[in-house]
Amino acid sequence: MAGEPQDDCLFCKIVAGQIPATIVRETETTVAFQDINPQAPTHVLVIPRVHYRDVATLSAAEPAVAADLLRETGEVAAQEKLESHRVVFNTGSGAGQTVWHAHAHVLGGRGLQWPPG
Ligand code: IU
Repeated sequence: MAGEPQDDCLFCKIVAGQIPATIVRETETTVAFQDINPQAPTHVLVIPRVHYRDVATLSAAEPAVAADLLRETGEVAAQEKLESHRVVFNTGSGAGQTVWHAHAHVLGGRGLQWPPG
């Protein structure tokens, strides 16, 4: 069923506490944790507890959860005391998506170039 945990999904396993992650914030609908391969001094992933393959699918199916996810990106930035930050949703393999559970990257703590690569 849409949104149900997937056995082969690493981020579902993090939500379930089956594999470890350095969690920085949790809400009823989201979990935020340190990226294992940080691309900036602050690099936190915010994920919904429900499983959708990408943010487009999540926001179409469960807009309230997508709104929670967006709000949490701001809460992470505030908690990490970031003066500026960037929120990234890689969507599709051509855009660099490698994990097929919707997630926002919150990046900050250094200057960020525009346009991104
Ligand atoms: P992407 O947008 O799908 O490429 O982002 C996936 C991110 O998940 C990427 O930055 C990885 O470093 C990160 N990640 C992680 O934090 N823990 C893991 O066990 C795995 C990937 I696999």
